[in-house]
Amino acid sequence: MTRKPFICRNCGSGCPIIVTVDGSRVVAVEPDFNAPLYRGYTCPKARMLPQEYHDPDRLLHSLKRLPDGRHVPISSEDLVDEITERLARIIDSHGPQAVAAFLGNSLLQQPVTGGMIMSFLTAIGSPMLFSNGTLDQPGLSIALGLNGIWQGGRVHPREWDALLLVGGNPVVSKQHLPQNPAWQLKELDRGGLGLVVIDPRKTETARRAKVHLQLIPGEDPTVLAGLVHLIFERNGVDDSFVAANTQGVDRLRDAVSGFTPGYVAARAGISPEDLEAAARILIEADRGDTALGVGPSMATRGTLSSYLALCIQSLRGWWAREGELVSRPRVLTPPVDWRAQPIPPRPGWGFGLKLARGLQQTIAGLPAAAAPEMMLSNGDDRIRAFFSHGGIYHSWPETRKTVEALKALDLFVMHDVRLTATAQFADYVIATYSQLETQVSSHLQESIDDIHPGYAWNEPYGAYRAPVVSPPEGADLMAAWQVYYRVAQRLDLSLAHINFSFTGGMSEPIPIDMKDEPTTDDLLELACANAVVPLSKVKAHAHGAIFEEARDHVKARDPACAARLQLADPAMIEHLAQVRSEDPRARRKIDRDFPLQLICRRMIPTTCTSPRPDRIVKTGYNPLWMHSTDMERLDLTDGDPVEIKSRVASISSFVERDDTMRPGVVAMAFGFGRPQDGTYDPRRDGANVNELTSWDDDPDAYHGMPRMSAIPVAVCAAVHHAPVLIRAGIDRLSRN
Ligand SMILES: Nc1nc2c(c(=O)[nH]1)N[C@H]1C(S)=C(S)[C@@H](COP(=O)(O)OP(=O)(O)OC[C@H]3O[C@@H](n4cnc5c(=O)[nH]c(N)nc54)[C@H](O)[C@@H]3O)O[C@H]1N2
Ligand SMILES: Nc1nc2c(c(=O)[nH]1)N[C@H]1C(S)=C(S)[C@@H](COP(=O)(O)OP(=O)(O)OC[C@H]3O[C@@H](n4cnc5c(=O)[nH]c(N)nc54)[C@H](O)[C@@H]3O)O[C@H]1N2
Ligand code: SF4
Ligand SMILES: [Mo]
Repeated sequence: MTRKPFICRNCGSGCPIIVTVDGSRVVAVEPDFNAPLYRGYTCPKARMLPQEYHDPDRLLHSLKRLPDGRHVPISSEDLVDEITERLARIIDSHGPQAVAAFLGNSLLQQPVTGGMIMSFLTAIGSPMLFSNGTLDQPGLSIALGLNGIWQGGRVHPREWDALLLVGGNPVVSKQHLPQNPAWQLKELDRGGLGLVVIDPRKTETARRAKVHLQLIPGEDPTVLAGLVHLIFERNGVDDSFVAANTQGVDRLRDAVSGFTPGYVAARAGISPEDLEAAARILIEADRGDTALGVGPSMATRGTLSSYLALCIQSLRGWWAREGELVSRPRVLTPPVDWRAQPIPPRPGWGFGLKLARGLQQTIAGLPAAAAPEMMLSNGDDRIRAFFSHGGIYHSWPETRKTVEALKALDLFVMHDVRLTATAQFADYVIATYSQLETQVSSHLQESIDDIHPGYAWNEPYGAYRAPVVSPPEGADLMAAWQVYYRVAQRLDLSLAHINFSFTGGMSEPIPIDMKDEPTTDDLLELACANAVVPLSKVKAHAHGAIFEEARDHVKARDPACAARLQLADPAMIEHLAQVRSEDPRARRKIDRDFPLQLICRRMIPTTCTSPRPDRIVKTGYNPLWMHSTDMERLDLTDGDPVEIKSRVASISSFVERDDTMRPGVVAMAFGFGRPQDGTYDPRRDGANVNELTSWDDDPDAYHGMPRMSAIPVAVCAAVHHAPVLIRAGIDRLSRN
């Protein structure tokens, strides 16, 4: 038996672990106490890695779908031949733009995939790369475009007097406090942190807040505008920072003038005193940060909420100043010229390529919101071949349409570890390596920092781990990048590796050897090209390390810099006016038939749509969490079967008492459920929240994502039969 240091990749946190391996068997996982920063934190998802690895349903051979819908094994050699041939035909007849790819979170497990897809699409001449960048929190980067970026970065947590956390729950999700969040919060609390949490649920994180604003879902722009208003009213503006570095402050002040505490509190369902108390914490904090989770994004108008959060930071001067410690130092990515100055605003959306539904390129990428429509299009813009690295059956809105779109494709290729609900629709399912069979390095989270501040390290941390096991004997697997390389080889294309960053732009393309296939390690070298600390040096540290030479401080403003952060982007100011004048009840779409708001939240034992070992979720299914007052009103008791109905569909679940909810609001985790054929059983399979959503429900003007939280629903008691048994009975009957 050997104990090998490794890194869990079941979420973006990257917790260091020790994996005990006995030959080809993965026996146990424990925390790695010799690794810096995490203090031995792991969650149940890491501890279940052995079960996950030895999943009896794991794919060890790729699959091909037959015309009758059955999947049969295919060798990787034949698979690459067949995909090449079909792809060449599609490109010949319809042009390269008919080929698209979607990068989901499986990127975490196989971090060099992104570079290879970009390279492949560039080589065939298709711009059609979609990603979670436009599904998750696209408003974050769009707002950064409209506002401009502070080149010195955010304030280092060491300096925080306050943190404003909006619709995120790091204690569960780890987003924004990725290394051992509960411990980090305890330390910050000991240092006197003023934590303000805005969330309709008293979350595991909100419990630790000085002020928790338990708002009505979807009212984040109202509450944030109310806080901005109070910062102006209570003399909270850092005048010297604002005068030197921003423009539009007077227009912003006017735009929020109608968001008085009385108006905001009544509309958002909070108390004016709590709002004042929250504002006081922000105003009294010299240094601080804001952090948005998916709540305000999924509940729509995430761009406006993100923009207002940036305005709060600028009004308070919460950006890293000259001489301060860099909050996200670079180690395995190229150096950044951190300076105490703005990078000017630039268009956030509506430029470049035109897509379906009137959508265009955004800073966050090509809107995935256009993809289903384009798969179903009868025009020249039709997407015919599609490569997916995400569990889109569960993660995209309006499941019915996703299924229809996937079925309309001429070629659908999915990489997966199991025949998942999404993979079931694929013409080819590429059996791929497990995370334990793949090397990992910390460059990915560092590069994500460009578009999302919630994943990188605040210390100059670097880590690399080699695979801990080899694939089982006889397995025929392909790393996600390999299919692109091998198809490119057969099409006689030359690939070049490109790194992209928000601050550094596109790197010089590095040609890839098209004769001798590179290894994943070779590609990792390319992904870490020009890094502050060479990958080889990071590799020498078995448990990862803090690289003092990469610690950095913010430099002085360049005297020639005349850039300013924009506090009054015209679209944002107009959007604020629209929010102030709308009828909030009409917007919420709550009425007698659909009286409750369904929000999404995450839970510790599962990550998004990823396959889960049995029993890791206590109930097996994803329950409907409901406040006891709502349960009493509906005459429900714990565990009762319920039907949850939205205006587009209904799903089945089981109610679970949760008095952390705001009454009138119910919650579910997404990423459960599967197609409701005759064997679907809600008690075993759970329910797919995105069946309840619709692309037409309040789509965002900038990136097209619809309402995916704060969904108007009705809940009623139901009887869920045991469909497996019933179905078996029907099958027997029909055979007879
Ligand atoms: N209603 C609602 N919808 C949401 C959200 C929400 O809060 N509410 N959240 C949204 C957000 S923030 C996101 S980021 C997306 C996430 O959406 P996705 O990115 O689609 O979800 P993942 O679960 O990360 O998808 C990874 C999938 O890739 C497959 N896979 C491929 N290769 C591998 C591999 O090597 N290892 C493993 N383990 N799996 C592999 C697995 O089947 C897995 O399901 O969902 C979005 N959708
Ligand atoms: N265990 C686990 N960890 C994960 C994931 C996972 O699935 N499981 N997913 C990963 C991914 S892809 C992401 S993007 C991150 C997300 O990280 P977080 O954003 O922290 O994710 P959630 O825990 O869903 O937190 C969203 C919060 O928003 C609240 N909320 C819902 N509607 C509203 C609203 O209208 N306004 C406000 N203010 N709040 C609202 C919910 O109550 C919930 O507490 O987590 C990552 N980490
Ligand atoms: S929080 Fe859990 S799932 Fe995420 S990396 Fe750490 S151990 Fe793995
Ligand atoms: Mo996400």
